[in-house]
Amino acid sequence: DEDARKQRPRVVLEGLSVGDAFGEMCAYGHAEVRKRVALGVPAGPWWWTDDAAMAVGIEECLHRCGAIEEDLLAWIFARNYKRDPDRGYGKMAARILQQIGEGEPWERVSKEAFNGGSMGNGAAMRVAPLGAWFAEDLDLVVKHAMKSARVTHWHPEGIAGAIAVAVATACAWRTRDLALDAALEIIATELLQRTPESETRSGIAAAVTIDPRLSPEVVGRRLGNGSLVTAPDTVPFVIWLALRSLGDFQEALISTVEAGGDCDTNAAMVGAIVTARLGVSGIPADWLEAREALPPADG
Ligand code: 8NA
Ligand code: MG
Ligand code: MG
Ligand code: MG
Repeated sequence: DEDARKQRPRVVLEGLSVGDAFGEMCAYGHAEVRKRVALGVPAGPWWWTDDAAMAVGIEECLHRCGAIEEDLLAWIFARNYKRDPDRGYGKMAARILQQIGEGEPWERVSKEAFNGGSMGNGAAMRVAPLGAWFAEDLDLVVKHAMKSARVTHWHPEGIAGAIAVAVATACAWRTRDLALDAALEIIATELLQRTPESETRSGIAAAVTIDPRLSPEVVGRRLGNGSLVTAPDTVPFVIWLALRSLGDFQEALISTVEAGGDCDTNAAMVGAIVTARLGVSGIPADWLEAREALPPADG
């Protein structure tokens, strides 16, 4: 029913924000993270960043109009940026949101970034809540992921990254009652079918064939661990990580962060996808407790 549907973005957002905040906290000293966690949960608060801040904006847009409406989403993003600008936004993202807030039309500002649009991983990092919202209809997932991306990321790679993460989240949600192997098969198939032709898609095609038993460091070097902060350098690795540890939130996040690179953003996306399958009960209670409280759902 409507009430249960309204909760869906928040379920995914819990995993996304714990990942964001955990990854941000571990970004320095990421190689030691497994040892550190074994000694006990690091003291909170773990501060969340732009990843969670923008995902909250997606949630608000879904609650307000049941879909992604670009003018509204641009307005919400710009308002949230203005209220709380020091969340580690990407440089171009901050400039775009500043300009939208000053009344510039989002479409022109988004197209002009880098002369053809940003391919930063910022459209992918925030998109997961809408995957859960539209989980019954993957055509709608693709359509609204694209709309949500191009408000700030006009470049086809930025959009492809968002579509892939949204589809992975939706499929993880749809297959939560299936055995793990069956779920993994469906997620991989839909990702390859629905991600537009791009460098990001080629990376995903490689990722789904890479042995899940390899170490994250090795695979991160092969696929890119997000250190370039772009969609093609980030999303294929995120997909590999999410698929190899879809049944275990804590293992997923620790191995994600161990590989370094864009730790907070990688962990935000992996945390979101895994939580779409496991629910909030898959997140250790003390990790949820340590994360800085989230803002309310409706602005
Ligand atoms: P963005 O749109 O500013 O893009 C991020 C970066 O991607 C840019 O600064 C460029 O280096 C690169 N890039 C994007 N498009 C192009 C292009 N067409 N040609 C060449 N290079 C390009 O911001 P975003 O929202 O996509 O970024 C998200 C990332 O920024 C996340 O990792 C997020 O956590 C944040 N971030 C913050 C810090 C920090 O410490 N404040 C560090 C890294 C990332
Ligand atoms: Mg961040
Ligand atoms: Mg950060
Ligand atoms: Mg980041």
